[in-house]
Amino acid sequence: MTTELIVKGKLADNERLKAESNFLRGTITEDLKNRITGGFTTDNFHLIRLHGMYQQDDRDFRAERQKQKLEPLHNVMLRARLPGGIITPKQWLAIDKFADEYTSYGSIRLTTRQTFQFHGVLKPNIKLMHQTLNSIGIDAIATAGDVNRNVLCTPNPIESIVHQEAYEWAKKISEHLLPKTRAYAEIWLDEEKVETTEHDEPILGSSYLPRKFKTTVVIPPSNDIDVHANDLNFVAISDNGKLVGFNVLVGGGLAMTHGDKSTYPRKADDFGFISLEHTLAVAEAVVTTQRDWGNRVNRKNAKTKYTLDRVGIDTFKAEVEKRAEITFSESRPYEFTERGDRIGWVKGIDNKHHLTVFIENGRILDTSSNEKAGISKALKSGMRDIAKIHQGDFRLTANQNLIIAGVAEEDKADIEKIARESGLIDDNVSNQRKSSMACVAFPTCPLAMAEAERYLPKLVDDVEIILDKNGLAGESIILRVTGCPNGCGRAMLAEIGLVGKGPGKYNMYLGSNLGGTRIPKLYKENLNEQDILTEIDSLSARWAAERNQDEAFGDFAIRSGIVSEVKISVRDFYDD
Ligand code: SRM
Ligand code: SF4
Repeated sequence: MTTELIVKGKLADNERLKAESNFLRGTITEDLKNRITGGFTTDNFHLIRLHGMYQQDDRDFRAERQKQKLEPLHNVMLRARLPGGIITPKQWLAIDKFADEYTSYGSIRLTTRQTFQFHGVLKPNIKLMHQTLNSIGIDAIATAGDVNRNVLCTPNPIESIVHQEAYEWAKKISEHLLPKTRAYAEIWLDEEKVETTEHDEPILGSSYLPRKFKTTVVIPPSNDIDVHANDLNFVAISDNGKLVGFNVLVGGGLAMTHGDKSTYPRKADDFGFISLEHTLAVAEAVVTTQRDWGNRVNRKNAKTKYTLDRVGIDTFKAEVEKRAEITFSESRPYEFTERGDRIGWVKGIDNKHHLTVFIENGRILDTSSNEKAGISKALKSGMRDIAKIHQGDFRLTANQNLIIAGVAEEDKADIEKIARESGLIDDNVSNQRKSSMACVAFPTCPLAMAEAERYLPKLVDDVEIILDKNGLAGESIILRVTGCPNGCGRAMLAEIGLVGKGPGKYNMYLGSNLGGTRIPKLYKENLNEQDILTEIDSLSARWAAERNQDEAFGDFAIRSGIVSEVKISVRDFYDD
């Protein structure tokens, strides 16, 4: 390999700890026995991420505990691996029970990557958690850390034949790129210890990837999984209702750091079309190229998007072709026109019914975040009651919602009744609320600079009033809030994106489009909550008065020159 493709310098400390971890084992087992602290020590704090967990503490209580000279109340957040977001009713009942009995928040949190998280699991219960999941066929391998994460797949039950095929590919890609070390089975499931060698980890190697890596399988025209947030995307191309291959998009990602222009959101590049039999070879080649060429010196520039910009798209693509022993052919035509979930019932071509329910912020709990407004919902009980009778499956969406999929005609009325009584179906949810999304942020996320999940419900209440006042009742703007510039709520693909800057302060970005193929541009910095409403009021008033017929807000913001268009990610994203 030519040396200039590799960044030279002192390796980031994460590289040392991965390499020294004996294929992700570290001393996690010893640490688990240490009951003096509720947390994990030294390298294990980071290593548990590769087992799907993050050490956290509730930031609402941090100062109080510090005052009392107490250690933070350490616990873990677990993120499950659920390729394509499919979960069975039996699995649901088990995770529901675990959330009740062993998590301090009692919630099941659906994420923007089609899986669920438990928040607040104490150290003595961690092993039980993994064993409970294992007993229902779920694991948490590689849902965090420097590996390929949960593989997303458009959960579109209407196109059920293509969906089924695409889903099978999402599962296969997930399995193919998983770490092969048996560390997870040994530590959490008490399975026999077997030595792992470099030979056993042929794709990831003993130092795993330079940074997290994200993959999707998407079925146009829906871009519900937001391809441009991902390192590697397989865009399903079908012919006569049958999947024939994929267009491959590489190098998307949304995170940045305030004030550091070497970091930026970036759209994925089109590499071309491949037929189905090359899918795994191409997935592997993209991952191993990024493994070998990704920046292991500076983690801020380590993701695939930066590798592509550093070595050049053509060089990266040629290396993928060489490693996969293929030649990309010209991309087949497709278009992304939408991203939201179709809330409500739809009938699939399999004659089954599918009910998409809106879950605000993905938080499944018996009292909704609108408690202050006196509205309470029994979402968790409702889901449990449905799981007890449902014969199909559940599909988690990348918009933090959930589909009760595969309902027979004769079961529809019973499911609808429970869903209505528990608030899972709520006819009063506005289009604006359905188009809004926030990341977790406070109190559990250690990186949050501003509120997101706890801010969104009230923000949407106010935006609804503003839209109404400006003659836009029933219209909606893709509105997303993230508590920091890491961008977990994908604000950097929103028509209005709010990115946390400090307590109560946000930067406002404008101008993505409905298909999610344009990165928004910075409009104003350091806005407080009142400033945000004032801006949305004047912007939406202009939109109402000046827009072309059916023109979406993001398109209007660009056409009218409120912000300029980000065409080439880096150069247009920052003005100088
Ligand atoms: Fe994220 C870190 C939550 C999707 C970019 N993300 C975190 C952590 C684990 C904080 C930490 O490192 O300690 C957050 C835990 C909060 C909590 O208490 O639960 C967190 N991210 C989430 C979730 C739960 C947000 C949500 O509300 O649903 C999403 C879980 C996805 C999953 O199931 O795997 C989530 N994170 C995303 C996305 C969106 C996506 O992938 O579609 C992004 C932007 C896309 C991208 O990667 O560019 C995202 N999260 C990050 C980053 C920045 C990565 C980078 O490139 O620099 C971090 C911080 C890091 O990795 O250093 C981060
Ligand atoms: Fe936490 Fe920031 Fe991600 Fe929100 S965007 S969950 S605040 S890391």
